[in-house]
Amino acid sequence: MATSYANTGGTGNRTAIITVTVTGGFSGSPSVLVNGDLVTNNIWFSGTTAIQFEFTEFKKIIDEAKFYQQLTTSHGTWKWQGSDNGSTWTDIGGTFTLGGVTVQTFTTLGGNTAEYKYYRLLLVSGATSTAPYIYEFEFKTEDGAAIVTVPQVAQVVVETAVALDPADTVIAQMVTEVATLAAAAGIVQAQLVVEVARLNPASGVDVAQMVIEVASPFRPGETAIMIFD
Ligand SMILES: [Ca+2]
Repeated sequence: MATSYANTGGTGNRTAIITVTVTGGFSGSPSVLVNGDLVTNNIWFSGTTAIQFEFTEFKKIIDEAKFYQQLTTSHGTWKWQGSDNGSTWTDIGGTFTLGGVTVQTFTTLGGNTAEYKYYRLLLVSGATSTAPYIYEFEFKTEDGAAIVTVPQVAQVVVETAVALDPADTVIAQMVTEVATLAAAAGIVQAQLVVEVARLNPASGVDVAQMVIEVASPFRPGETAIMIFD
């Protein structure tokens, strides 16, 4: 895979996979900067000093980006940075004037081959202007490692007393499902085991136990997301 604006996270409405955080001032919801809308006049910089993009599914290699605004206003001198924890940052490329055109292509990212979970634009000097409406950021990108925060073994036990028919001949039911998530990244393999057992059938007390177990080669310190539907 090569970097492309057509890859996931590059263009369009990406509010579900990119969390935008703005430092300093800003007129509205920062998520508007990655919602795919390049024309609506509803937000503007207001003392903005940093714009952070957190990718929530995969780390990203980004080697070019675009910025869209209403006017050709300039907003001071900035630089791109990358980070995996949102606190320790590595400069990517040199400084540049933000704006000056309505569609700006950031070529200072051109030398980047590293993958990061966080990217941010950081104000180096000068200041933003409140004059133009701000529209969007797009990224020439490709996926890096999957970002999955899961413990090595997670177990959820749901125990429920249910009104099973005492004459019910079903004593136990087991469903085993194996799901492979993001296998292409070589990172995440999940095994989901759902077991429903009728316990203590002789006593006439109908009790069901459901065990959902996720065992996987997830990396230590990661946490599980479980979706029940
Ligand atoms: Ca937008």
